[in-house]
Amino acid sequence: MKEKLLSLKEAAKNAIIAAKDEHEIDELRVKYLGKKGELTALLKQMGSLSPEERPVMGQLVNEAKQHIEELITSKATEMKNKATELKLKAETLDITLPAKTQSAGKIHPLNTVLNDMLDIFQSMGFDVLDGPEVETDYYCFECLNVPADHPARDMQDTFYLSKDILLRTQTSAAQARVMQNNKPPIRIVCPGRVFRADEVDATHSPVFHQIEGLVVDKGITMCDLKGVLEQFAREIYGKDTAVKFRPSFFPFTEPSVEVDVTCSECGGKGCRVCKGTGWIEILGAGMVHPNVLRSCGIDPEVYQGFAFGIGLDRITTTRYKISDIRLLFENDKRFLEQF
Ligand code: 2NL
Repeated sequence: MKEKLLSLKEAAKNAIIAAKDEHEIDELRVKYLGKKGELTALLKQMGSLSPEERPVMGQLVNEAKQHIEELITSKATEMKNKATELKLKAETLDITLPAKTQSAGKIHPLNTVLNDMLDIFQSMGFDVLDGPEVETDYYCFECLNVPADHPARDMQDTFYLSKDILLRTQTSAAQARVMQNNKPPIRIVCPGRVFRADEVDATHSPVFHQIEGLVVDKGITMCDLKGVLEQFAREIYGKDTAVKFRPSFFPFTEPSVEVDVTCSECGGKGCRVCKGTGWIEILGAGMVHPNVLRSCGIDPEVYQGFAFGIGLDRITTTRYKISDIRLLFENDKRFLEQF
């Protein structure tokens, strides 16, 4: 039995040394130390020994068991360390590789300027709202006192979807709806896309952006118009900006004005941007025409109003010195990333 034990010990030792992976080690653990393993089988044979031999043999078997356990444990640890080492070697980082770039979204320059403008008007108590881009001839022209023979109504200038349905040429259509559905006081700005059948070039696009404003209340005068628009111009262009009101004409306002500010490029001296005049036109405005108020169900004997229309695209191109309006619509990442 002693010889059996010795040869078992030797065989186990050789097998453990020869084991190639953790799975084989597990199998050896079961084979030698398990409940149905070879050492347990030897212990079961102890019954056939004499009472004197038994404790001696018992001790030898226990020693063998401990020895094999130690061998297995140290072999397993050695294998685990080797595996970790291999894994680490395989995972080494090449820190000279260029990093993958992550491009974050940016706010479109039109939206930056729009947000600035809305902040200014909201601080003066205006509400912001929008209407449909597909409008009726009635809201876009008829109730805004635009006569049937006005060039704006021409097929050449307006995108008609049918005889009476069109793409709005100005956001006033949305404001006319507000006047029809609400009692004064009204104090709103309507930003949005507008459409005109223009030939495309550096300064013209068939789709562009407008912010229109409208105030209707008792006792509104040209002074209110001047005050609000001067405040707006100084907030958007700086407090030293000079503001000039020039007489003009729009069918929906009477009297009508166009508003110029000192050229932000040359400070008024005259340059390429302002074509030597020292001024830049930023908006058109006027007192709401009595015919418009009447069309929208408001009595012009009781209420007066002023309105204005600002082209967002031109204010954006002059602020950022963008040479071509088409850049605002192409969504070229190389362009947009600069803002
Ligand atoms: C321009 C001129 C303007 C208006 C828009 C308006 C709206 C209503 C009633 C009366 Cl509901 N007027 N809007 C008034 C004057 C000028 O826009 O050159 N915009 C870029």
